[in-house]
Amino acid sequence: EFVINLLKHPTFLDYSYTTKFIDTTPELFAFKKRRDRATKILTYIADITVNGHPETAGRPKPPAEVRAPKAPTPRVEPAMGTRNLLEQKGPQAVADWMRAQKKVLLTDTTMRDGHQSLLATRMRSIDMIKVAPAYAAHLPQLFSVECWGGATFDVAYRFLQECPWQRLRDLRAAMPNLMTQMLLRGANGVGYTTYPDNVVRAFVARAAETGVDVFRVFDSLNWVENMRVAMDAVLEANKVCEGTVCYTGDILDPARAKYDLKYYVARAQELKSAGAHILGLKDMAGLLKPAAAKLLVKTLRTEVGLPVHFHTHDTSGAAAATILAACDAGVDAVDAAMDAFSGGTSQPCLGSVVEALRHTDRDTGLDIAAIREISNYWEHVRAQYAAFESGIPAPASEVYLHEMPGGQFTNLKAQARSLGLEERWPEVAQAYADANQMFGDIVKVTPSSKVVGDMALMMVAQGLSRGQVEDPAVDVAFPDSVVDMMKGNLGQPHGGWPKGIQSKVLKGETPLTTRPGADVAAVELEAVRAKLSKDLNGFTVDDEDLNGYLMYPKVFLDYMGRHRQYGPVRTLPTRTFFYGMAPGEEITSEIDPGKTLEIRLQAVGETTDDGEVKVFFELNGQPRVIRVPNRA
Ligand code: BTN
Ligand code: 3PY
Ligand code: ZN
Repeated sequence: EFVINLLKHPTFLDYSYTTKFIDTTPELFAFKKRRDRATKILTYIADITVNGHPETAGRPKPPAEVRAPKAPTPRVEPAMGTRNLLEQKGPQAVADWMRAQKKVLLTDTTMRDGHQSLLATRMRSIDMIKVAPAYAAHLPQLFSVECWGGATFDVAYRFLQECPWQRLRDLRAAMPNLMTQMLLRGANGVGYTTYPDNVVRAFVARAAETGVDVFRVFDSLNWVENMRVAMDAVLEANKVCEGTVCYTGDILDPARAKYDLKYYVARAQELKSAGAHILGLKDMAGLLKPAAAKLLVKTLRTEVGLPVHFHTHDTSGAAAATILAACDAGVDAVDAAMDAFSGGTSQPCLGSVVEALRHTDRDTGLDIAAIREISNYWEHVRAQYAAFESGIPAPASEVYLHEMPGGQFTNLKAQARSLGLEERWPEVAQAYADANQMFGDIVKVTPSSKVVGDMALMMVAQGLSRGQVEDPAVDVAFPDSVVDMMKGNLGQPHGGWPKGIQSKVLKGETPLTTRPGADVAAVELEAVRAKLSKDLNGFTVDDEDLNGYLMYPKVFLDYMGRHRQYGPVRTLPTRTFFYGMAPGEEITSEIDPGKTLEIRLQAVGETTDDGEVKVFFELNGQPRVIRVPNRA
């Protein structure tokens, strides 16, 4: 039966591989209960309408009058952009071109760090893909569009029921003239642990193939040893390798001498030797102050010679001043988020940076009217995600105390709330700073920042001071993540781990001092693929699926299971995805290019004795009834 199904399958017959095959194939293997994609989508809508979405329960709702976002229609053909240069002349030519520019180059982070930092990474692909053609047409001067990596990979599968690879492929196709950019956590890939070298290599190769042009590679302890495998894989793929140093401390503060100017120049030289085309300067917490930026950028550019790409967060409210100081000092490119997704724990405001530089010798050349138009769209998009707003209303100079990365700040606040520690937030902030000092004053960025956060929450919840945690006489049950880090499994920090706390955490066990990835056995990729395919009833596991599974085995399998039940829910409007439909409401869902479902919800029935609800739809004009359990 399988072979007959396969041969008859329309996608197989006409080779229309335009959307991901997975959407069109699961029915091949569902012999018992074959349901078409439309039925699956209706089942999802019915379920959410009756039971609500678990992620938005009890959270603020977008106002009823929020209209569906309408993306600007492109009025011109996309002009040549950085992507064309990369395609024609390669990554070194891109770096040389950057250094030769007078203008400041801009990366728009809205589609990655912007929503990661403001909306817990919950932005859905459809909201990005709709506006991508407007970027290509009206902002061809952008250096790049950051739209992948960091937390987006995991969240897409886990919470949004979407394939992150498809997002990338669709964005790549919609912005053929612009470089896409991703954030890669070195040996930690897009996850939180150390992956085998061959998994990192396979992941980078696949990401390059599917559509990433610029790889911003960092290590959570600034340990360049831990970045080489990932960087080599980027070079191998002939894509732009942005070797990145993370900024912490304060180069102007004599009390933070561990992270002085010399420290950053040394790391940058190592990254250059490792083959970086561009030097990334990643200020994930937004700690770099204007005067320090001036000195740091100038020194890095002169002593290292690579173009410098600066990334910061506006948690303090002062980040635009830092960006302008960096521009004065000759920075080659900077990151900013579209106005509606800027400020606070996100990046500074792109439109305002563009205007601040207007009519200066560093004028960006970007069209402010196009920025306004696109940002208006983003404003409507953001309104739909009210459930994920963090509720941090004002700038926080507190960031200079705790030094939390933008994405973590909002997250940890929510975590503290869920532990009943909201009122005691100032203690959490102080404990985070104390835990950092206890670990020897380390770089804090995913995953090391998560370890410090786990430790801080534990200290506050259990009322432990730093002194008590360090005291050999006080028994402390350390979080698993702390034990793992002290074992050396995230790598080595500058100056090593403090011996006292390390031996207390490890209870005498000998820590690793070499590169953790070097000790992890390679994964037999083809054997994993075969096993996964078997576990999925013969499903064809392509390189994207395989790499998704290797990064997040359980998350990927859960996603696949839900996909078989609910189908391509990524094509639903965001409001429908999170809130279902109201009687009388009509939506459309384009499940394949040109194949559109017109869905109208007619009525929701009473709950029957067996606990089921009949939901009445019209699908492309035909009545359809779907039964779902009432779990509410
Ligand atoms: C997600 O996991 O967040 C998205 C997938 C949807 C899971 C569906 S939502 C309707 C039903 N109710 C649940 O609690 N889970 C499933
Ligand atoms: C990530 O790793 O996701 C980050 O954004 C770190 O700043
Ligand atoms: Zn960031």
